Amino acid sequence: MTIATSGPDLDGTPQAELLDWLSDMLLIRRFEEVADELTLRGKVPGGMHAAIGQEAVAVGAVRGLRSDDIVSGTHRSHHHALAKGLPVGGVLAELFGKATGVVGGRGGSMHLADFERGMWGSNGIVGAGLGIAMGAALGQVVKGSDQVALGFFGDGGANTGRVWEFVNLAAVWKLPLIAVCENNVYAVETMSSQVTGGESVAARAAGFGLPSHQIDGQDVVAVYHAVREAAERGRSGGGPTFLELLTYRYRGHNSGEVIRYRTEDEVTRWRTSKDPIERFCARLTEQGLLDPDELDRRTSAAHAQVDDAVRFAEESPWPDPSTAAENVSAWTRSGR
Ligand SMILES: Cc1ncc(C[n+]2csc(CCOP(=O)(O)OP(=O)(O)O)c2C)c(N)n1
Repeated sequence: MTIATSGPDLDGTPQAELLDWLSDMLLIRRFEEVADELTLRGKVPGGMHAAIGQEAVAVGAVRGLRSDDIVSGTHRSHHHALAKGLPVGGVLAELFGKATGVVGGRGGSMHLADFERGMWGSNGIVGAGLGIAMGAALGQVVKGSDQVALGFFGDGGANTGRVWEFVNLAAVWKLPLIAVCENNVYAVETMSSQVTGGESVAARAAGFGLPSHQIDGQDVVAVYHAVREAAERGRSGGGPTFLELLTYRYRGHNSGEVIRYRTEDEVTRWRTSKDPIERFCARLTEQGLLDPDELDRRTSAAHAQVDDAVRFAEESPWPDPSTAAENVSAWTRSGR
């Protein structure tokens, strides 16, 4: 199976938006670095899974969708949520468990949602987010809407049965679903190639009778084109598409993890030859769209946005303990 990477030119991409894509990637990188540091300082209760290195996946995928399309995520989803336009302060406050968080401090790092912005939630059950996206895609068909739904899951998720049940149903029912396997090489400490039978995850998916492609997930433009094509297909009744995006996480599975399953050399190789931000900057520069001053301005703006978010999260109140049972179920809401 070939890996699709975009060519040197930026034909077919919305040129006016390209610098905003870069800003989104810079923001995600900075957010994740700071969130990781704050977790190590004890500010973030529960687990925190950084997606540093995976910025092109989130930004390319979300930019390939319409803003009213639906996305669901995984336990590692800060980048998906930020790319979908959730407020930076609200996301960080959610990590802190504060009342101003995007779900009122009840979800934390692994449960980020904002239905108005089309973020139908990240969650900690490996592979489950794809089922939420599949349900969302079915809902759009029932409603007669032309929105599509994109569900992210990892290479670890691709070795769970539920993922293939969702892919199968979406294929049989021709749902407007984009199934996105974010293959970052490892599931906790397990190298995906050592536990994935067959040629690849994408090759396995093709057996369900839907278009399935392996894409260079470090190339934001290639991701954008693949998702855009899949969205158009879903929107026009053509059914689901499966995309395996090849990427890499620079940090451990979760904050503070002691890494014994890969070498520093491996990380350095990815960082120096395939970094998604550096590659995109080089390309924008080559096309005359970016110069060092503009990059500095955008980097500083991303840092300032994250600094503001930290202040906002620090100064925000904790949720009122007397509301702890609210929203637990429809049963408690009805007052019975
Ligand atoms: C159903 C289920 N089984 C096991 C776990 C424990 N667990 C949490 S993350 C993870 C690995 C996930 O790997 P992958 O899907 O590749 O995502 P990545 O962490 O690489 O983004 C596992 C096994 C879980 N949360 N849910």
